[in-house]
Amino acid sequence: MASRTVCRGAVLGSLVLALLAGPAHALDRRPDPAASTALPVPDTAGLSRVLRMALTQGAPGAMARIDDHRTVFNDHATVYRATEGVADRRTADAMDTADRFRIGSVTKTFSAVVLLQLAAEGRLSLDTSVNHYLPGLLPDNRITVRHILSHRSGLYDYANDMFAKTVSGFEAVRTKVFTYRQLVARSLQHPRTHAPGAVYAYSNTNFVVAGMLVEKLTGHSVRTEYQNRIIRPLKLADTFYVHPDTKIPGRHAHGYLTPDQAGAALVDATDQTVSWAQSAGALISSTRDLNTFLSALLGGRLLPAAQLAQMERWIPAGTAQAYGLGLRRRDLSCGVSVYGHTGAVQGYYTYAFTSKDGRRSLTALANTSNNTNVHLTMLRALESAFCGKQAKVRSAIPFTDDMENDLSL
Ligand code: HEL
Repeated sequence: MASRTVCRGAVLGSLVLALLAGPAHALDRRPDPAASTALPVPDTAGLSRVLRMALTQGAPGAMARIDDHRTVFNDHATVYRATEGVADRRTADAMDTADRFRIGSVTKTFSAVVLLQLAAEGRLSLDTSVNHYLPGLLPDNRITVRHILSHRSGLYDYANDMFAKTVSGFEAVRTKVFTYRQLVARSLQHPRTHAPGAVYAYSNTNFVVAGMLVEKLTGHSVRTEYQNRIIRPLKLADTFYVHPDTKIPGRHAHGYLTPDQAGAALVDATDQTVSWAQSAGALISSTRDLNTFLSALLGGRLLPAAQLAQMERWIPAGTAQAYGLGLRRRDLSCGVSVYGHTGAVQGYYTYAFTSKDGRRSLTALANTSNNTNVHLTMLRALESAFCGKQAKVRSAIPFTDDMENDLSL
């Protein structure tokens, strides 16, 4: 049964308190209230229209949550929630913003934060060769950590081959467990796409290498480092790295992969190891936790100012888009830029972005993937959340995007 809700309410200040308490690098960069005062009020009716449109285009369900610290009353942030459709087609359970889901490449921002914290601690230099830390891993000593985190290494994206056939490609890896080295080896079966540093070319291989760096430098799994450096300090109760387990813990939205053949039945892709992605895409989270994470990051409470500035050194990455270090910037129609990441893992499209000061965050999810129409529609949730009624994008958005570029969707 389909359901639709839009709630505008106040939530207790646990999020605010978590941000104020902050982890080790806390409180060196307070948000500038003036920066978000300029943001238009979110268009919640427009947001619901976006979600309903995604359903007409084939998504079983869609949801969004905005946490707006611009309007804080007695430690209460304003929270907007919108849901449409179902989280589970079998039970017809309605989508709920408390549902957990697979966040795909939003994981890359978590991996980048861990590496930038290590840089802040003097344990990693961004402009040092990856092979210095992982001798012999890559065929070119000129590939640096910065090239990896900004998708400028030239390492081919092994996912292009893996998922050339959408459903059979997915089923072939659904329960597989890869080592990082096996994934890098798949990439290296292909020539590099360009010389190190030359251009931006999105590749999952980069963030597999990022995971290897985390594990080599800390001596711990990425799971432990996500936990100790991000999940626990920010009290992210819905965020998990369960690889190689296949289940999403607790209440969650099912994810439905769209086959390439028009009219073919959706494939429930919820259970999988996500071993093909690991540190490039295997985290599970929720709308609340991703909003907390990005608010903390852009609010300066996860990284010292110097490392956040490195993360925000932008390289053009398509129309009205740029890429930093594990961080996307999208330039919206009203002149506002937002910061975060998108994710496309089988069955789930995720959009997690925040304002420059981290004081307004949006996370949106459609529980389908391999559906370009749904993707283009869901991107408009950003316009509703950050441009409000000033959004100038009313129909299809003419832009180039990694989704089209890399996956030929
Ligand atoms: S792709 C992206 C997105 N990123 C990259 C990563 C992620 N996800 C993948 O690499 C998954 C590829 C297969 C996805 C699958 C589907 O739609 O479920 N598509 C096919 O199999 C097509 N044949 C750049 C879009 C990102 O936004 O960063 O997440």
